[in-house]
Amino acid sequence: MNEIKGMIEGHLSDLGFSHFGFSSLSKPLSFEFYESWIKEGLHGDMQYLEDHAPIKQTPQKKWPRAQSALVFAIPYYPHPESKKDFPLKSARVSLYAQGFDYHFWFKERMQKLCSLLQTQFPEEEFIAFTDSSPVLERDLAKRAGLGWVGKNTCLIHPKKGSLFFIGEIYTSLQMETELAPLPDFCGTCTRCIEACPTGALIEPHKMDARKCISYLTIESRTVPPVELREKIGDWFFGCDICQTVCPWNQKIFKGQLATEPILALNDEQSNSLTEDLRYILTSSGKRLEKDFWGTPLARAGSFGLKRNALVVVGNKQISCLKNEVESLVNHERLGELATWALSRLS
Ligand code: B12
Ligand code: SF4
Ligand code: SF4
Repeated sequence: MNEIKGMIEGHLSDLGFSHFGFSSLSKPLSFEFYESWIKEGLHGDMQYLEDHAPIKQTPQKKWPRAQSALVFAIPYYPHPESKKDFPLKSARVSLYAQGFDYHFWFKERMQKLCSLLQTQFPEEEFIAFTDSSPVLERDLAKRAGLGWVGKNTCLIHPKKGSLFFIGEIYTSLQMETELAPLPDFCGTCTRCIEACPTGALIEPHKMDARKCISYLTIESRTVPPVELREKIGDWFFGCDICQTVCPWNQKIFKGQLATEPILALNDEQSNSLTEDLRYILTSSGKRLEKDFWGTPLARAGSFGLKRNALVVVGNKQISCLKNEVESLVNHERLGELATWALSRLS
């Protein structure tokens, strides 16, 4: 084990990992909570969360040889894989999405490590994942000592905050868990719960994903319910508020990030936001696909990006985009939302 630890430590900084830990692959500590969360329907249309439950409970159902996980964190502020020709200048995009999609580059970095480990241990198995596989990552990372689960549901490290991605390498090697799970350092703080614009944090540590702006602007394949539209404010893709208000992130971004539900913009910024939204509303699906290729925004597709733009146009009351909004009034899936946005412009 010391051999592996030493080897990983030797590569931590060149691979951009901020911290790592180990955990055995037994049933997740919070699995009962996960099951009841799904039963309550708080996952909305994310059917895969329900489908993945049996494998999350017993990873060996899918990976029979898996015994342990090496768990890694990579900070996304500042973004480690920025995209020079990112197509948007002023639309409010959550920090994790302001660059290339971590699903590709984080996995690639772990795969480099897998190759090194495979050479050292040719009989053993190493498989890298991040996000999209049936792994209960926050639970696993908590068990590996990477942080505690805050009231905003994010994994937080006392020195590194919560603005980091989680990835893991499953292995057939038997690894002792190195660190005890960190205690909950939220204390009496409730800043995230109070600041959430949509009330998605329904209890400490518990989210109604159907209300989360991140779900409504990224994962959802429909238009947001009328009662939540205004609360989305100017968020075009994702949301960071419950993390930017968190005291444990203050030393990470040093007051450089806004925490308001809707930003006050000067003339130049307003014009630039208008141009971003005009471009989204008038571009073809092919053009958007090409421009956003390799970024997390590609996941929303043309429908999702135009949907998000309509909400921001309505909330910011950008009247000079009236014609662009009108052109979507007869759209099969966006027509009702376009009519809503239009009603806010007059
Ligand atoms: C579905 C999903 C979402 C959904 C639902 C989020 C949610 N809070 O449940 C939506 C689309 C809303 C979302 C949003 C975001 N996501 Co997301 N998401 C996921 C995904 C794919 C599954 C999460 C899940 O199963 N949720 C269901 C809930 C019930 O489970 P959970 O949050 O994992 O929490 C478990 C839960 C059940 O097991 O119980 C736990 N637990 C542990 N200790 C304790 C203690 C107590 C007292 C309690 C009650 C519970 C508890 C444990 O933490 C994971 C990747 C993965 N494969 O795990 C990424 C992941 C959680 N997301 C991530 C990120 C970065 C985000 C965003 C920041 C993106 C953005 N800026 O828009 C936001 C953050 C919003 C937020 N406050 O959580 C990171 C989180 C990194 C971190 N430091 O925590 C992950 C791990 C992806 C990754 N590989 O980096 N996400
Ligand atoms: S990401 Fe935004 S909407 Fe979602 S829980 Fe956090 S503050 Fe609320
Ligand atoms: S804002 Fe406060 S309550 Fe919320 S996660 Fe951070 S420390 Fe915990």
